[in-house]
Amino acid sequence: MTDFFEGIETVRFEGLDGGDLSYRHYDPNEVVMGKRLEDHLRFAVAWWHSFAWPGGDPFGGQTFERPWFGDTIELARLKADVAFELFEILGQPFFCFHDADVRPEGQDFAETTRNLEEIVDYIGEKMESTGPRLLWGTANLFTHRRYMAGAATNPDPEVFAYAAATVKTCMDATHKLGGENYVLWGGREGYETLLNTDLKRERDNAGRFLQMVVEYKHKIGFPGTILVEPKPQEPSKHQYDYDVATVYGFLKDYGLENEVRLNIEQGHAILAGHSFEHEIALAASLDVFGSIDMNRNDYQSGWDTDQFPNNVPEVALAYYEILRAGGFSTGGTNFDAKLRRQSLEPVDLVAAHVGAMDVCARGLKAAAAMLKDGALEEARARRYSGWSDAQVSEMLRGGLDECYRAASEGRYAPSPRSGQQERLENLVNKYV
Ligand code: XLS
Ligand code: NI
Ligand code: NI
Repeated sequence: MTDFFEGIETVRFEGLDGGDLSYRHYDPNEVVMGKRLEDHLRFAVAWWHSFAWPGGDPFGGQTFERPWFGDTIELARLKADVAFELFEILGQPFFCFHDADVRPEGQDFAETTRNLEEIVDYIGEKMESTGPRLLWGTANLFTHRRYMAGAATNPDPEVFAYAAATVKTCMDATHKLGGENYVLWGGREGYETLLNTDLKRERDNAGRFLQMVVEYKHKIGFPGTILVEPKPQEPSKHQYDYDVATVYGFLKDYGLENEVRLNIEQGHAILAGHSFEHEIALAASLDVFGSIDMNRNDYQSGWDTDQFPNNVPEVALAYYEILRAGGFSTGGTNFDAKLRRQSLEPVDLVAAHVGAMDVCARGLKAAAAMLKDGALEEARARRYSGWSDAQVSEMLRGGLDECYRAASEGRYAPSPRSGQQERLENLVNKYV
């Protein structure tokens, strides 16, 4: 036991009148649409922002002083101890990590790999005795300076190889810990200027890299899902995995659309000029929806602030699309989220997760009620009811000529109908 969270009790569901550090809306055992809330939401704590992030922003560095900050194996173990203490306090079912969050960087590849293996064994022991399961593992291919011009899309093939070797070690670690997914976020897979960039080569290299990941997954019999996380820019000016539509086209090009699914992040959706629910709905309709990172950005500042969710109506619309798509299978709700840099106390870390889990629980319950009452789906079905008409298939088969013939005969005389958006928005308001 460390003393980091000293005096903080295990968080329990206490209902609406519960105390400051209790779940008021998230009762893991509450059954919604035939499933426990815990199994619907599948919450995960992110190792990087919760334990490795020093509290910097573009204008200033470290604000947090954690006793485990530093690059040694002993401190990495201490960090793991504290992480599992937070997991015990929260009782969430999953966590996620990058290699760089859990192990110190070594002098060379071999030492770095040994460090990772040592810490992974330590984490494995902790998982056995207490802890939650691994939702996903991933490799940090963006912080170290060797990756400043990308990993899979680096102009230097040695960097490509180093990154691929690193991904192998991280997939091995994820497999060993029984991870349910493996994520690839293309941190610096993009470019700063076209003036020095061979765009076609970089895109092809990224495609081959992802094929290699899928080949290796099958070789080792990793049963989890490979997920790609789209993001349009930041850190690179332009990133290749811009949004769901772009990644889907990319997967098709490299024959991976049945092998890879998507991890969709709220903040990234907004950066791409979409809504979160749009990105989820599109991925679901393309049959590549996988998992979510439930962290949003500030609407006023321009960078990726990665805040814990705190807007129930937004969250409800996202879970509505997830439930419509049948819910999560191997995916879940990961809080890829940072504290505010003034939130220095250990209790702030607990409160951030408790609040986020409550917001998500409210959102999911609202979404389930909307789906169960069916009013939105009835309105949607009415809006498209014309497509069940027999003459419609004739029209689709017959092409432009058939449409022309029928329209000339006066068969098609469309009259515009209301989209009823205000009424539907009022309906949603009833639930959130
Ligand atoms: C950064 C990404 C990152 C991924 C994991 O913006 O969201 O945190 O989720 O590499
Ligand atoms: Ni992000
Ligand atoms: Ni993310």
